[in-house]
Amino acid sequence: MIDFELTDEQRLVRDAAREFADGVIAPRARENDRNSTFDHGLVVELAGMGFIGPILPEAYGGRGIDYRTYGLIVEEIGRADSSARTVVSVNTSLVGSAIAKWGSEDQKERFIPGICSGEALGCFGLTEPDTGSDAANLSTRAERIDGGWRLTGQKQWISLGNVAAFALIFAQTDPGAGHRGLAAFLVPTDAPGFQSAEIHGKLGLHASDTAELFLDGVEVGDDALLGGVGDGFKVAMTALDSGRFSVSAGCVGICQGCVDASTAYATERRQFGRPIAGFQLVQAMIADMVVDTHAARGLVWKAAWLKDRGERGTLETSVAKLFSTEAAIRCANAAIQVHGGSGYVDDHPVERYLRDARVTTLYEGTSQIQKLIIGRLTTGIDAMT
Ligand code: COS
Repeated sequence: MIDFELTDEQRLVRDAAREFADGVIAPRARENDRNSTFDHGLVVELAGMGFIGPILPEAYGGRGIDYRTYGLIVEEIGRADSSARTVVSVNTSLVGSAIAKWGSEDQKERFIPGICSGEALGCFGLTEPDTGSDAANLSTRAERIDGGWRLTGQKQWISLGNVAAFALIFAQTDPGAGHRGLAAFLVPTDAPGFQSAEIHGKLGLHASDTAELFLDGVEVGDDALLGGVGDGFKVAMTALDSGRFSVSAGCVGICQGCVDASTAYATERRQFGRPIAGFQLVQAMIADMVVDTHAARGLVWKAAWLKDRGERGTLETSVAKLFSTEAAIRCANAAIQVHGGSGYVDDHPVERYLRDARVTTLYEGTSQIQKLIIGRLTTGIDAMT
């Protein structure tokens, strides 16, 4: 049965992540956000703590920990800074878990150690300018050439695309075959014909890198193929089952951060001769945040429990993602309300929480896509196609 009690080891890892989040990540978050700085030094420190790729096998430099403990780490990092959390989520879940599941021995040896050490990060190249929710309908083409493949196309909204050493690129090998023609490729970002460009003007995640990728006849060998030809869509979906979990855990961190910041502010700030926490309407806002935080954490732990039993948990992951991402936005918005004018500037983390939370109901499947996945798995009827 699912147990809400953490083991001693889980508590130790959670406490280490909490200390690191408060002592190392949080103090830099405001300046990195203001300056739109991707903090390479922080990546090295995150890796040094074993926080990049912790669920990946120990044989390749990971820590082989369970999803529950992974969720605890991601929550703490997400509470401190969603941009730092992005490095962990993308590399551990979207890229690392896909290689661990679908990769050959040689691919695991080549790519996983660099992910875990932070020395050779990956990025996840699924989305395109004209392909978001309908992920099977890719325009990027993979043509067979002697001894390998030639990739041509464009990718959009790719986290870490300008800083990654390699990209997991999804491409169509047979345009008539729909999702059964897709293939996944591990492509070095310094390959001839591969280019990236930074996307500017984002609402949030200012300290995270976001890129457009251009593949102009990029040639890779057969050893770049992750899984078989035709497995690409399943590679993407299994990666997203882990990625959506990680985003959800990060959003629990945002919710908890909103509770913490709002409680600290409301007990300190005085109006009408008493702390504003003494007003019922302020307490109501904080109580709603607490309920959202507990509910989101419970859903994340349920999804983790299933994954730790070896189940996909697609429905429960979508439930956790839908609820926790929407909850993070609600909590951040309410936290600004509790802070009043002070919440509108970056002296407190709450305005950053709102800006950073906003993308989480868009990427890795919008809230609407999560509802359609939940609805299809519940009713047995596909309302998408
Ligand atoms: N794990 C493994 N395999 C899966 C899977 C999963 N979670 N989900 C689906 N599959 C398999 C199915 O079993 C099916 O296999 P067969 O070809 O053997 O029948 C195949 O993949 C196609 O599945 P499905 O019919 O569900 O495909 P759809 O085109 O209907 O998928 C959704 C629709 C919406 C689920 C999918 O396109 C999606 O998740 N879109 C959102 C994409 C997204 O999150 N983008 C953000 C990228 S990162 S910013």
